[in-house]
Amino acid sequence: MPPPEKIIGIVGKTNVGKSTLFSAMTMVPVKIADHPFTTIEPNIGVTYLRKKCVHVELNLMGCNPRSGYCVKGYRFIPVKIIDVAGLIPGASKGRGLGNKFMDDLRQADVLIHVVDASGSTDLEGNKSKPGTNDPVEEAKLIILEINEWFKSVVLRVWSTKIARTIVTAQNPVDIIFQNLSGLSIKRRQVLDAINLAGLDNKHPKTWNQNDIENFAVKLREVSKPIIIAANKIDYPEAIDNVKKLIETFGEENIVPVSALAELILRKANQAGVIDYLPGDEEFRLKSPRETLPKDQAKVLELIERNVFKVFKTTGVQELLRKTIYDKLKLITVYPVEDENKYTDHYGNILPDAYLVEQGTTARELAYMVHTDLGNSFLYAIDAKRKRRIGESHVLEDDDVIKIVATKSK
Ligand SMILES: Nc1nc2c(ncn2[C@@H]2O[C@H](COP(=O)(O)OP(=O)(O)OP(=O)(O)O)[C@@H](O)[C@H]2O)c(=O)[nH]1
Ligand SMILES: [Mg+2]
Repeated sequence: MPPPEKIIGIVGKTNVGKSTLFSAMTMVPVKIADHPFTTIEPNIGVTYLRKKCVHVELNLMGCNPRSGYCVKGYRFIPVKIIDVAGLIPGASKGRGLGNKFMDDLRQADVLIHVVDASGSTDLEGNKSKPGTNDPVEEAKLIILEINEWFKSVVLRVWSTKIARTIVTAQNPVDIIFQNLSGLSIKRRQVLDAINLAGLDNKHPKTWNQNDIENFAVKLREVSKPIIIAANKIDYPEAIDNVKKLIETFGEENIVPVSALAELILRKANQAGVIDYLPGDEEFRLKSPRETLPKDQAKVLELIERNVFKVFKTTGVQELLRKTIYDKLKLITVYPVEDENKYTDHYGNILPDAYLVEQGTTARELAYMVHTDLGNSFLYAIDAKRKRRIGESHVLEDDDVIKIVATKSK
């Protein structure tokens, strides 16, 4: 079985640009509008993480990805992403669309929290002048709502399922873990959350509501970490707000982005107007500026001046990179069948780029390629360094690995 698929959820206040970001990341056309509660049903799509392809380092002419694609030496690796309806403060008490729709995100492994860094929408998502609202306050209030949603799910499962069985349970952690499996959590994360909530020495059957809620919030933090996309950096008013967001939440938790700029550039690239690859630090006009419609020339100029000159990129690939490498703590490995040609048995060069968890061993990778390879694993070959590695060898980012087993695929 290939590595378990990771899912990114997009959350945030209504009307901040969640669907614009989703569309810019997936090129799926979705409803985008400048008023609250445009999205009702979730949008599901695939986005691609850009990464220098290992074929460049290996001096190969190119590669043949089975999924995703490779352009100009950059490998684009697929990741699933979901955009949902928007929240407003008080959603957990039923305000706005409430928070029940958040259940669409139970499967998410990480959350991208889109915040209006330009301060051009109020807490209810209504449009106002840029710079008139505080994104730090917005972010704090929305995180509270996300935690309230998670608490309500855990409390619901606790009262309907866990409470009864835990009284006589041999191993209460397993009971909690099994009953909350719909939240896409790991057993390890249940243990971490218990520890972080300071509940190690208190048997779960004696937990009161407060304990369960504390545990739920910690479980949210470890199982669905949040990265903040400080959106709309194309407004000059966003510059100071980005600084404030970084001061409050830390650099590691904030990525300045302009979802709209990314969407416009990708569409212009598709239309043949510019050359632009997601993650690029510039775009190139394909024909002289004077030949473009006036409005388009103006928009591109504004993106150049307000986004690229100030922030270097639109931030969307940086957001994905931080989400996948720093929050999900994944690395990329390339399984191959021929360690000299770096191919599968059809001769496809570097056909797969797996996103796997840090700490994955050679044998665990073998299981991901095929159960038979895992079961009959003998050893593996680090194809870049041409050396044998054992089953418990921990893989590194960009490793190219051949599995040797008694039963080949
Ligand atoms: N200037 C600017 N506007 C943006 C950006 N991203 C989104 N917008 C605008 O913000 C408005 C709302 O965008 P949506 O993507 O529909 O927002 P949403 O968060 O999905 O909204 P709901 O689904 O209603 O909760 C639209 O007018 C977008 O064009 C951005 O990066 N810069
Ligand atoms: Mg939307």
